[in-house]
Amino acid sequence: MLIFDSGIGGLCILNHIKKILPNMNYIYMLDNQAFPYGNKKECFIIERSIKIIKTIKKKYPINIVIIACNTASTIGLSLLRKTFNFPIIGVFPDIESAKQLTKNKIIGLIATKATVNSFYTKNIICHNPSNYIVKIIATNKLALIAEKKIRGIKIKKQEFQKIFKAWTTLSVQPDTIILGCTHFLFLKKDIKEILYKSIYFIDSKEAVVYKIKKYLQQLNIKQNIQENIIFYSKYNNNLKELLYFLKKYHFKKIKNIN
Ligand code: DGN
Repeated sequence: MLIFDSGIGGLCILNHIKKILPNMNYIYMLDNQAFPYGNKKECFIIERSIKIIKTIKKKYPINIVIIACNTASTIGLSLLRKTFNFPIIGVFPDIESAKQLTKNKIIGLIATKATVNSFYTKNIICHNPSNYIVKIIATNKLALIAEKKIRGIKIKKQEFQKIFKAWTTLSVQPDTIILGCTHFLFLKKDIKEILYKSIYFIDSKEAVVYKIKKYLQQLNIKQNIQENIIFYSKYNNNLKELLYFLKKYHFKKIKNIN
């Protein structure tokens, strides 16, 4: 199974999948050369995703791909599914779950600019019934902050305060937040310090596992652990700092894809 993201965000998704399905082969692709995806053009993200899947497919037999990146999923999933003949699962801002959880009917969505501007996101917001309010923050900074945090760099509280100002200055804040970028799963504690402590977070972890299980059954794929590998696309100082963190994920091999 291939799981990929522009950076560390997808590792949160992978961690959850591994807890539930420990006996699988996992290949994680961290496309750090192209990080961040949030400020890239749609055609770049689609071409990049196709290239990554094709390159890894040449090296390893892949039966399922998880696009653990909201930016690549909202922009490219339907096209990727037309390009490849194996199951591809994506992660998306889950407005339906948010509607079920919110009590004050104010939902927050925070995601990269590319995700917010995607047709997928615009479409779900447009079809939203008027008895819910969706407050959106489109930011490319927060994914960078998440990567810095994981690399051990201390983040000033003011940086969070600036990003969340659009919500903290509201008379009633959202009580339910859709984390529309997998990187933000690493920042739940920091976000709670700025907003309500009792806030609900929505992410795609459970939905992804549900879909994987369905495909494993449908395609009769046997769980059979052999090796877990992380691929990266560029060796640089940031990656060096991330390696310590990546070891926690018990990947024996960490390789350059090129
Ligand atoms: N983690 C990715 C997402 O869910 O959108 C992308 C983050 C980025 O590359 N900016």
